[in-house]
Amino acid sequence: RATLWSVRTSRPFSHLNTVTTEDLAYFSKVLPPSNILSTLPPICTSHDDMVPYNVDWMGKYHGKANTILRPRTTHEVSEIVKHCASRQIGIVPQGGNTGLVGGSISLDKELVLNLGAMSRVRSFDPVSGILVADAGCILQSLSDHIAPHNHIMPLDLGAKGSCQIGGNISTNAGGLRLLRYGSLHGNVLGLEVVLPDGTILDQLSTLRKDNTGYDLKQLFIGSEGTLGIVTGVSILTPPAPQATNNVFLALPHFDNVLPLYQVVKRQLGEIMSAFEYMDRTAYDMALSHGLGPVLDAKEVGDSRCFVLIETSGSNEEHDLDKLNTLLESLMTADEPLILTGTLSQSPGQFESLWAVREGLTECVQKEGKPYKYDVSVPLADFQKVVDTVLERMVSMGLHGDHAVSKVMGYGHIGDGNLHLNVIAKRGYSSEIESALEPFIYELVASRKGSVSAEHGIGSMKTHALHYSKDSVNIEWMRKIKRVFDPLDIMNPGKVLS
Ligand code: FAD
Ligand code: 2HG
Ligand code: ZN
Repeated sequence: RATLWSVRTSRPFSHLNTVTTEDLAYFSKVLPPSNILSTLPPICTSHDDMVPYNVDWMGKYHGKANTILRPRTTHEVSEIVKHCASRQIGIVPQGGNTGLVGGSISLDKELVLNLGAMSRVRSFDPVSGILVADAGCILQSLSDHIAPHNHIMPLDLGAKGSCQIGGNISTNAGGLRLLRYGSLHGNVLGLEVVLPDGTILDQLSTLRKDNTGYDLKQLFIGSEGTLGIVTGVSILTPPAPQATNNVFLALPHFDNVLPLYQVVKRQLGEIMSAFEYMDRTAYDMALSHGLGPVLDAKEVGDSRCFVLIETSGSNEEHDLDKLNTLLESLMTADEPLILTGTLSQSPGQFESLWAVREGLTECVQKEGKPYKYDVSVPLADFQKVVDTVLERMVSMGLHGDHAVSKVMGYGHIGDGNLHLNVIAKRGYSSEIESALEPFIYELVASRKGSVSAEHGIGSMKTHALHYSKDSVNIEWMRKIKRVFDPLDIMNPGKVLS
């Protein structure tokens, strides 16, 4: 079945060459096999072994790479890239392959350069909290590394067990801690990058302040592998909070969510560290997949919305005091904003409340094939966007198990980031896709939102970039791309089509 998506991405790259046996002979000189039996071979050309590198996490994007390379050092990356530049071979940098916009998959004959074998922590300073690591380190393993020193990573996301710090930086991943610690543009202190001609750009600074001219590293944060390959990262990690708590609340309807957000911000002040949202469809789906229940079903009644609030502070008693006062004032108000709620009573319960929110992406995946729209819209429009899309599916006769089984919204209220998920029960189809696009992008643009809040453009949204960036912006993005990558070998067809 030809979906609009596959039509869009099946255009061959006429300016690029395919990897030949001569190229492979060169790569095997640069990447000799390891003598450690358990490690994966650095070069993979077998069809079956390439499958995990050629299909994305959602199973939506099927790549065409005939070669996967797994270098172990920055020098090896540089030698590979130099060769690819001389031969005009396309390269897709790949981290944990958990991206949700088809950015880490080869569209034509580009090779995949996977960073998974570069997983060494280079240094950690427990005084400053500065961590320097290879780009291929898994996010969770970095958290584990610094935990004994009472530090945490400034970002956290459901894919932490597989995504790599280089992938996080290349997508400028947001996630569940952005409200508290801000974006990677602020937390990344330095990067080491192999540029598209193979030059190593060493910007692996550990300085918090450095105003010596243009801050080049910012260009690589969120550029999705189109300007170079991130091989090393210097990142500021915050001290672990001494007290963390969370509450899960049910609200009768969306109209109460923003007033609640205001009250919570005012009452919790500096200890509020997350304010996450999910609608009833998402909540019910999570329950049907065995997450929760975190609230009493009778008390939940026909609540339409749920929020998860987290606090992180340094004094358990003080934080609990604030939380209890907040909950009491919410429950005893003349016109209560919430119907019911629960405050976690143990580390286990704290985790189970988070599991309901963090587990949504995996539940969606089990339900069918998701169309994911990761958008920024004014907070007031969050639920309206979801309802409008649902109404459209119903009016077009596309709602039901024969087509779209669920339309739901969840996301990061604190960041103005809605995740609209539309689940195609029986698989992706051009009929569903054309009902959704450009409708959703137009809807977002009409509210002056962003068509990509935190997942990036990848290959999914190149055609939609203009809904959020005008022609002057896009032209300057193209100019920057040409300066770094005049041969267009670095992740071609991503971000800019
Ligand atoms: P990949 O998927 O391998 O690559 C992503 C992009 O980065 C590609 O364009 C690739 O070419 C490029 N890239 C990867 N590594 C490098 C490198 N070293 N140098 C240059 N380019 C590189 N995202 C959020 O923002 N917030 C969330 O809360 C969130 N939750 C998620 C939950 C789940 C369950 C899943 C599956 C995904 C989630 N994501 C989320 C998506 C998110 O973008 C990725 O999980 C993560 O940031 C990508 O890292 P990765 O190592 O898997 O990169
Ligand atoms: C999240 O916030 C991730 O859970 C994934 O960004 C969003 O599943 C999604 O659409
Ligand atoms: Zn998210």
